[in-house]
Amino acid sequence: EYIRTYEDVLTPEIQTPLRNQLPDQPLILVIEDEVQMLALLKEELENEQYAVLLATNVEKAVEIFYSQKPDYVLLDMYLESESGFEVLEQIVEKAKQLLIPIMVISADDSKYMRMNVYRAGGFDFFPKPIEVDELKVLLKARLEHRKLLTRQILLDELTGAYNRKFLHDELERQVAEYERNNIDFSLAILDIDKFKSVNDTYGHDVGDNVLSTFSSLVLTYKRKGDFFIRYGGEEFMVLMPQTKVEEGKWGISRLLNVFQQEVFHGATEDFSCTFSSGVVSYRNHESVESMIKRADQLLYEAKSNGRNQIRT
Ligand code: GH3
Ligand code: MG
Ligand code: MG
Ligand code: MG
Ligand code: MG
Repeated sequence: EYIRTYEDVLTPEIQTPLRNQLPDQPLILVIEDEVQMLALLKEELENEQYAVLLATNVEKAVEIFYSQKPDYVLLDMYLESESGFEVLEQIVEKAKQLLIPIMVISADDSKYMRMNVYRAGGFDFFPKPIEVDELKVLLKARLEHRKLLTRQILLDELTGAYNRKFLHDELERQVAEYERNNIDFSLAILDIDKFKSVNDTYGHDVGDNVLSTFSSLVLTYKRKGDFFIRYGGEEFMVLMPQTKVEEGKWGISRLLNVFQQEVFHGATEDFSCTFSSGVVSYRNHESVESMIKRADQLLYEAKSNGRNQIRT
């Protein structure tokens, strides 16, 4: 089937994929100016269950890269009058920081081209015409490797929650999303009540058990698409995309109910725990820091008001 225009491939407008806790559908950005090739890659990659984003020029490629933070980038070297090196230059530092491999594709399969690509920070080189089956095997291997790496870097070992390093990036992404679509998103801070006395009374291992049990409950009860983050020792966050503050509060109160019913076993007695929480939704133009600060203030109020409660 012959495809005539970019629009045939590019429309309908690409939906922003919602990321799940460690998304298992990898997001691939394909930067390519030849419409036939673009259509082929899109189809082949979607058949592999990847989510595919497309760009045909430098400006769009850079914009999509920064807003979507894909898991892998396929970059054609010749983009009409522009060069793939211009894209590479603008994204390579961030890509390294986020462990996003960039594959350069080119019909120029000379040693010098490949050397230049690697020097510029390209991770893989693949010649044109593309052997699609080989490309898919390589891509799969790279994505598996990346998943293992990001797991180790972004996830907290005891709780399976994202760590703080992850939080800031994701918040910035949510703010960008908000600015584009004006859809509310919410943030909850959860802090376990009197946790120091759990440690003091029952020991550190029992305390650890409370933290990991709490975390499994959150991971079970949170909605798909919500992010669970360990912010500090016994302080956690739930970042809820596309959520108004009241819905957010409802979700957290359901969690509080489940958590306080959980029975823990100390050496001499059983006990239960509660947490307190502050929930806010994003306010136009505020900084990520200010949003966190407001949630923290509400948490403080919940604590001073007797704990085991949620403030909005
Ligand atoms: P509040 O209700 O005001 O939050 O009181 P709290 O005792 O929970 O608060 P505080 O911040 O004073 O104490 C938190 C304690 O959490 C202190 C620290 O030793 C403990 N903690 C932090 N990380 C861990 C961990 O990984 N494992 C265990 N067992 N304890 C931890
Ligand atoms: Mg080209
Ligand atoms: Mg404290
Ligand atoms: Mg506490
Ligand atoms: Mg605390």
